[in-house]
Amino acid sequence: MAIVLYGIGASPFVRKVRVFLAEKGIPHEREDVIPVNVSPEYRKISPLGKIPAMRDGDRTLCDSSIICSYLERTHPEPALYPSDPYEHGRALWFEEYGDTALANVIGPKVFFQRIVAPRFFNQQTDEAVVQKAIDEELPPLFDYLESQLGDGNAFVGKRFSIADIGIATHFVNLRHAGVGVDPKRWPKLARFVAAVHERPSFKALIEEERPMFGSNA
Ligand SMILES: N[C@@H](CCC(=O)N[C@@H](CS)C(=O)NCC(=O)O)C(=O)O
Repeated sequence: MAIVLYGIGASPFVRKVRVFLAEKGIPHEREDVIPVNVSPEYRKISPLGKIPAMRDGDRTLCDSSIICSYLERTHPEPALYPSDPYEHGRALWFEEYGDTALANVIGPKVFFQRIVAPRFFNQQTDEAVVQKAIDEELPPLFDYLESQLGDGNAFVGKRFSIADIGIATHFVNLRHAGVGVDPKRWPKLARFVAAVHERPSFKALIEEERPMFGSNA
């Protein structure tokens, strides 16, 4: 029985798992769940009512980080977590940085304001909120990420890992909202985002999402 992933494409957390599944070539199905007033049935799988959640036969799990960690053990190849203990810890840190620091600004202050509010809630974008995020809140986060990249396009070691998926997924939401990374100010980060979004796993999802969530800018 195929793995079922619950959630919608616009969520960076759902996308993280979808990219992870694609990179490993794991067959799966997806069922749309919008995380507003979720059913009691869904809450049994995801007690906080959030997306994503996953069913693998009679087993269920929620939370993108936990689902990816489970899938790494059920489908070890290709490895998407570093084997070295310190590098493993560093990879989890970057995933966490994406899921908290980046998500807390990009989600509500840029993607929600520019895409979700006007298109799905019939609310006007508060451009002041968006501009403050772009001018003041994102730059220190980008400065940190820039300082952590070397010559290659991997945050940890030389191989693509959960660290890169966990960071790059949030930049898809930024991209949909018409906001890029200035290559003059953050050359390594801009190069990283461009390279990772070109991977077939990311590229296919970006194309799929663009008609519904992409900016017209
Ligand atoms: N730590 C969770 C975060 C998931 C999350 O916040 N998902 C959002 C959608 S992007 C959600 O379901 N929000 C609804 C809510 O918080 O009630 C994960 O990694 O899966």
